[in-house]
Amino acid sequence: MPQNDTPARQLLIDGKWVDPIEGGTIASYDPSTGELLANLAAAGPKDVEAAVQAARRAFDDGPWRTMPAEQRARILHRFADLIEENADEIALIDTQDCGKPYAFIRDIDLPNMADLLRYMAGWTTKLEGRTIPLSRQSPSDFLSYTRRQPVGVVAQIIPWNGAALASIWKLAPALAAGCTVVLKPAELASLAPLKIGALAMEAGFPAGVVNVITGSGQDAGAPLAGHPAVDKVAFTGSVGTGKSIVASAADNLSKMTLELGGKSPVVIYDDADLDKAVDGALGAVLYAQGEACTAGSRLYVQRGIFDDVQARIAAAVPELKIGDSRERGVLVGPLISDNHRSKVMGFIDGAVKEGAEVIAGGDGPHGPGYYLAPTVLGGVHDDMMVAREEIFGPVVSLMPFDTEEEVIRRANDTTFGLAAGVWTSDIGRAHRYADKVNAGAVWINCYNVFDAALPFGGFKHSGWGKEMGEEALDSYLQSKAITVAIS
Ligand code: TXE
Repeated sequence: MPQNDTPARQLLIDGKWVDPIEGGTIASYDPSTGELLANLAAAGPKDVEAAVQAARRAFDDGPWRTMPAEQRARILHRFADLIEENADEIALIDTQDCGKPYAFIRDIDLPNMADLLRYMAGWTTKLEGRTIPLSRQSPSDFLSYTRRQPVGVVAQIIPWNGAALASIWKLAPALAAGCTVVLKPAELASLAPLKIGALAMEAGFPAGVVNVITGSGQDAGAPLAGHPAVDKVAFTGSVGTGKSIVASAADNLSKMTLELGGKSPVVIYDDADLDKAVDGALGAVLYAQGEACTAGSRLYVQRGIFDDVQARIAAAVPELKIGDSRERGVLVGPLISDNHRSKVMGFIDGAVKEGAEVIAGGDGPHGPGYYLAPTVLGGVHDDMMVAREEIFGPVVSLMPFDTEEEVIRRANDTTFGLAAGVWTSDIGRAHRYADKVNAGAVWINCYNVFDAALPFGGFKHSGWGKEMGEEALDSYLQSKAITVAIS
């Protein structure tokens, strides 16, 4: 188990575990305790080259994309079975590595991962094209049809928040489509993706179809994203890194999907069921201690119920259990690193300097481990940094509003567009909000409900393309139009 053992880990390239060519390690810590968890292999450009070439060979010459669809489905189903059989261990590894509470990973992420692999396995036998009659030709003379084929070698670069889930969100549609993959996890949380790589081998993917290389963004991520033999890059992470990846892949015109940050608005109207709305709004921002791209960090409350909601939230927040992410019952785990904790504290201090008031939380509890109490801010204005930038921590800004028109305008006053929530008992108002809010996911009287069949992905600076659902699969396929003269 990782807690007692800190080996130099290896890279999974071409079906084998190998040491990095130039050596070097990256230390990975348990954010709940600050203790060293593992020394990861630090891949460099030569390892990236080896992994991309393995994926290239597996795509161009290997049996993967030419394999009958039913066989590809079988391997994906076997992968799903192995994920389920190893769910406790994967959840433990991931919680220690990224600090997301164990129960969220074990009870929410792991079932979704197995579902998604099975959902995508089902698609392998349904990647159908169409026959298309030509406008100016007789159907007796020409037959035109489309085939849907995999885009090729895919570089998948994922972040540290929920690394197990992120791995499968990326791998499942790519593999179902028949692509081959080089997966690069974040240096802060690579252990679950390595375990998932080992399970992929056990499931029977041919050598080179799934490669996992650990390393830094600069030495492994950047050369991977810009590699000319990569046909598509799929990235989840910060907006800044997303932009640099787009720039580095531009020379190759690689296809690209991006899942970037968010600044999601949550609205509570005065006709909402307040018990549910307050619980739901707290869950929306505090899920995984706010280290979630969907974090509902802007909470708009209608003026008539504002004081009541503020009092309820101020009373509820100190009751939430903060602690070691392995403990069941812990709702708020540690932040990923000391650096990140300082960054989040910087948002709180900055808001206070700009005139906001801390209603609950603030600094502490102090380490070991990188904890931060859930923090509720009042007196926040839309133009403050805390209301505009992604915080990626347990911090929510409470803001009053008066009218429907006003709150929709303010909800949309952001460069992001990932998710949005609303609590109301007026069904028309709920659907008007869902219609007008610029976000890829809208939750009405609920939040963070994900499903293997539902596409998830953002508008505006929150990204390009979708995870999960049929749309995710589409982004790993390209259609070819074939015309035959038959007369
Ligand atoms: O992300 P990065 P960081 C946001 C969140 C967080 C901030 C910074 O606000 O506080 O980003 O997190 C790899 N070329 N999100 O610095 O840098 C890197 O190794 C290629 C939101 O950890 O984007 C890692 O594997 N790859 C988000 C991955 O990119 C590069 C989740 C993400 O790291 C690279 C995470 C480069 N030049 C952070 N530089 C969400 N949408 O959920 C880094 N990487």
